[in-house]
Amino acid sequence: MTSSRFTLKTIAACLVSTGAATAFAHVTLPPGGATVGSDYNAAFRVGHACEGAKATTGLAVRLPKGFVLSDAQARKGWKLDVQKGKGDGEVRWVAETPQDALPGKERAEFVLRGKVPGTPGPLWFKVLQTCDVGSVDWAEVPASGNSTAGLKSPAAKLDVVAQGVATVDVRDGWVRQSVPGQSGTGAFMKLTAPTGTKLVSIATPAAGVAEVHEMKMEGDTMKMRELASGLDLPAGQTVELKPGGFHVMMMDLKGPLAKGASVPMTLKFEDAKGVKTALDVTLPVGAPEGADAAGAAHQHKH
Ligand SMILES: [Cu+2]
Repeated sequence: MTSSRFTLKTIAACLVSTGAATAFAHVTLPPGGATVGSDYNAAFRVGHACEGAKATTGLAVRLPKGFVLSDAQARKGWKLDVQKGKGDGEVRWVAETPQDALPGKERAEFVLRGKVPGTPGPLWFKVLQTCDVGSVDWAEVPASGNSTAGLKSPAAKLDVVAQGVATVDVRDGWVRQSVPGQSGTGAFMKLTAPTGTKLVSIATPAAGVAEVHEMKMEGDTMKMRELASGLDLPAGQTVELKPGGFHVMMMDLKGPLAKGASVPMTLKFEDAKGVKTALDVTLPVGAPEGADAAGAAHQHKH
C-alpha cells in the first residue's frame, strides 16, 4: 500500500462516466482512453441502421485535427476510400451491393489506426452513417466539457490522456455507506482497460488502508482475501467489482460514510510491461438501485 513506488503523480483526467444506456444507439468508440502520442486502434461500433432504415450502406469518418492516420481495415464487400489530408482527412467504407450492406440488427466494427495527438483532451471523430434510406451525421460536439449527455447525434469521442494517467474506463462506481464506529466498507465499479492492465493498489483519504479483495466460497463459508498481485484487467473486457465478488476493501475508515457523500480515490495500475499509471475518481456513497441485493451480508473480518 505504499504510494511511493509510484513516481507518476500527474493525474489530470477523470474517465468516470455514467449512463452507458445509449452506447449502442450511437456510433461509438470502445470505452477507455488513449495515451498522448500513442498508436490507437479506433474501432467504430455500429449497432443499428438509421431511423426507419433496414441497413447501413456506408460509413465516413472525418479524422480530427492532430490524429495521424496510418491505415484503415478493409471490409469484405465494401469499398474502402482513404483521404489522408492535413486535419481534414477522411476514411470511407461503402457497401458494394445492397447484399453487402450491414443489416440493422447486426453490430459491426469499422477499424482504422493512427497516432493520437501529443496533448491531452477529448478527440472527436465525426461519422456520417449512410443507410438504404436516409443518413445520420454523428457530428455533435458539446459546447463545453466533454460529456455527450443530452446530444442527439454525438460524434464519437476518444479521451486522450497525459502520460501516467490510466486509459481505463471506470463506470457505475459506488461506496457502501457506513455507520459511526464501523471500521471497514467496500467500493465497487466496472473497469474496462482498452489495452489490458492490472489494478494493483488503491489510495483514498477516507480510509487508512484500501486493498483489492476477492470473495470466494471455501467449503460453505464465504471468505475473502487480498489479491496480492493485483486484479487482472484483460484488454477490452469489462471487469466488475461487486458485492460478493471482487471489491475494493476500505479499512480503518476515517469517519462514517453517509449516503450522498462522495469518496475520492486513486486507482493505480501496472501493465505487463511494467508501465505504471493512475486515475483519480470520485465515487458516490450509497448503492445504486438494484445493485446491492447480496450486499447487506457483506461482513468484513480480518
Ligand atoms: Cu474485503
